[in-house]
Amino acid sequence: MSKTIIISNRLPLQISIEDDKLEVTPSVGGLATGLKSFHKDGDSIWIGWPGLTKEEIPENLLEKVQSEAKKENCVAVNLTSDEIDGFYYGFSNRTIWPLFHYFMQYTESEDEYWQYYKQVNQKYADEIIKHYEEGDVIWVHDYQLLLVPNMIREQAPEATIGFFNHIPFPSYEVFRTLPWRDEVLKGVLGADLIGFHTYDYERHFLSSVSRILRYQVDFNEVTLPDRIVKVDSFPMGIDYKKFEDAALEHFKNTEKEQSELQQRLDHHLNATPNAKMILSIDRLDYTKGIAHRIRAFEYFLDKNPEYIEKVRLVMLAVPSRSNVPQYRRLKREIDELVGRINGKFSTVSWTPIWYFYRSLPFENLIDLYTSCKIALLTPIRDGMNLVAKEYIATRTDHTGVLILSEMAGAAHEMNEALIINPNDFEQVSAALKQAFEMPEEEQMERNKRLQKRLRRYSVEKWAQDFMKALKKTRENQDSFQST
Ligand code: GDG
Repeated sequence: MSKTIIISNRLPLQISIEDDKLEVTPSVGGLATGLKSFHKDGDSIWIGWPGLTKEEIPENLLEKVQSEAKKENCVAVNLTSDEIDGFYYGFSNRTIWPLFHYFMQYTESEDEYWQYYKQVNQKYADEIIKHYEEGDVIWVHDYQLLLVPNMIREQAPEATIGFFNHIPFPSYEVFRTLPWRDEVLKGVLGADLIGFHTYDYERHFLSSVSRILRYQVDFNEVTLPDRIVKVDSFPMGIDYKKFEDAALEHFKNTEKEQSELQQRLDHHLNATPNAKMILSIDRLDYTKGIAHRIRAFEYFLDKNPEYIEKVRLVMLAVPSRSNVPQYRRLKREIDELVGRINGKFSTVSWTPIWYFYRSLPFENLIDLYTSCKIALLTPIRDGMNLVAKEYIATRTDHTGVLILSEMAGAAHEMNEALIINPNDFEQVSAALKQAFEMPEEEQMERNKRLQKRLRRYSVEKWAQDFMKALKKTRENQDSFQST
């Protein structure tokens, strides 16, 4: 029977070793949380890196890592620490990530990183080929594996291959600066279907294909000598029911069953019944506009001193890529900013910012989503931003206000949110004020519309749509080849 082979840089599970024992925890991040439900329900295997380098796994535990992964229908790819440095921290996160998010000043063009990127992409492709059987559908994910589709095509020319990019694709003027632009485009074009979150990213990609490679592009199809490649947008949804159910369950819990975090949140809410909490959740990443958000919050408090002691920014920043210098610098900047602003505005009974720098368990995430009446998400660039969608899904009484950056892919589908430009502090501050003053009926009206849409375009639907389109593209392809 044919199966789907999912392939991404990281597996949805993370393996670590404590006192010679393996620990398995779920991975945090948009791709993993989103695709997990598709993987769980379907007949698929998932190939990726489990989070430990070859050097970190003692010889006697190597087999155990594979068998732990196998329990979840996963296959662990073995990578050395040099490969992780060059491929992941190097080319993926110092070249592609900043460039694709328009941070050209952070983009490094090191040939050594590129060599590792090619080597590791080949490793992933070879691992797929080991598990591939005729009739299988291969679904490659994200910017770390841009060369994989063509590497598979070279070894299995008849394979059905889909590729989905979870981050933005930049405009031609930005992409053209990449020294390896031709190879990268040709790598992705090994797929039959290439998907992006938004129409804009799709157009940017097609424009680069036509202007850099000079391939024929008709509407959303690229004609290669032997194949036609289709490019389309598939805005990724969330596992709506999982978040809705978790929120409903949360409200059923008695006081005794509440988490410590929830008790603290409740304590704050009870002490200041008119106070509101503003939530933000992101990986600590310069693309997420965390520093902008804090400065805009400062601007808001400066302009609206009547909100002092009545509002609190609850900020969860999940540690990420701390081996890359920009991330370490950002961490310092955020620490300083939070310290300065808390120092500037705090009173004996109140601090304006609660800042958590850690990853929290899912239940705590739900505590935060359900306790905060406002969510403030201000990315400078973001492929989609699933947190915006998750927040709305957990608002089961339909109240709450989402303030969302227009630079997030999600903003295209979430017009009922208060859409802001994160660089415009005046606008962010005005949106905060509007959120505080918005009548509940209006909140409910906006959220009901959002919820209806998010429920319909869930992650299951997203995956189904992509798979359906991939199969259709393949059928058209086969008839193109036989004419
Ligand atoms: C990339 C693109 C695109 C966060 N903190 C914790 C936690 N999370 C979960 C959230 C959410 C996910 O991580 C974050 O997803 P995002 O979409 O917001 O952001 P990225 O990680 O940057 O994802 C992004 C996405 O891929 C999908 O295509 O939307 O644009 O950059 O699901 O709930 N989960 C837990 N603890 C935490 O502390 N358990």
